[in-house]
Amino acid sequence: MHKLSPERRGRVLVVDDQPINIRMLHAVLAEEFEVFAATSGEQALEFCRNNKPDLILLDVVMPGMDGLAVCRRLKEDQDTRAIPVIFVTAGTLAEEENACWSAGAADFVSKPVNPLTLRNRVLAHLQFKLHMDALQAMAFADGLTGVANRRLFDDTLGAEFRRCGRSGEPLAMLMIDVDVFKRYNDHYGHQAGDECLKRVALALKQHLKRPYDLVARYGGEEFACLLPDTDEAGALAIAEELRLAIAALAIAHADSPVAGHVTISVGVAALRPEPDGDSAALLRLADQALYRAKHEGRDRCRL
Ligand code: GH3
Ligand code: MG
Ligand code: MG
Ligand code: MG
Repeated sequence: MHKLSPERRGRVLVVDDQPINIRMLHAVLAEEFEVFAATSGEQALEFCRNNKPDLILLDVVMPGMDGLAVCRRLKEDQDTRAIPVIFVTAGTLAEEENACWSAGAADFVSKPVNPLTLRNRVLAHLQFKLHMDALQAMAFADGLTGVANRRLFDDTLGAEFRRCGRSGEPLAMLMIDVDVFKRYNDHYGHQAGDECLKRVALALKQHLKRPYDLVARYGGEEFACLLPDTDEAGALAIAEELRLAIAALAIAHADSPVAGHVTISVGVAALRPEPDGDSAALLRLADQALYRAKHEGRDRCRL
């Protein structure tokens, strides 16, 4: 029999207004999967916002918000769209089943529930979901350093630019470039250069504490940070912290004319996006600021 890989137990949310149904589904699934319960549609949405389960077993008929409405809401929201929803329902009419598919169902199980069918449908959809998650993570990670890649940065920049354009919040970005890194490679070798980039990436990531700040490898020895809800002064302060954090790694760079250790230059930019503005404007500002930091001697942050 197929089993889920042991390193990651699937997290299943069971939604039903009848506690006896929840107990029954729990009894079938709890040995293999991590099972959570909600007794109303509202509770289910709240749980999904905060906990992102890997799969949802959803009752159709519930007082208040019914299962179809819950499913539609989950499918409208970018953050919860990818969670597969299996409806569990007593309805047998074709129209009822059709309504579930239209709402965005991944699958359908009839009541009374056959435990074996239920378990195997859950397993099949979970395996697919976890596989997709793994592929997605790979598609958006930089292969060398493990931080976000350029694609994720560009996507996130576009999304945050639009979001801030609506909310009126400022958006900041940092363009970070390792100083005289060509000389580092020439002196220590390309492999040591790779190790250096990994350490720099990790330090940048560890220093940005807010969960919505993003560090990405923008290319070569350049990293970009996206800092939502941050103005120029805030961004400059963070840039300076990052510059000091990289210096504090004290990675020897004997051939650097800047310092005896690895340093970075940082271009800082922040603006309040117009609702129909172009995110390339922020990138341009950060690039120009980075150019100034380089031009004025490196190992510094410039607005
Ligand atoms: P500057 O202070 O003006 O930025 O000087 P620099 O030498 O850092 O700039 P330049 O753009 O001339 O060189 C960047 C170097 O970064 C050249 C390239 O070999 C190195 N580099 C880019 N990507 C990688 C990588 O993935 N691994 C290693 N080891 N080196 C890389
Ligand atoms: Mg019900
Ligand atoms: Mg460069
Ligand atoms: Mg450089």
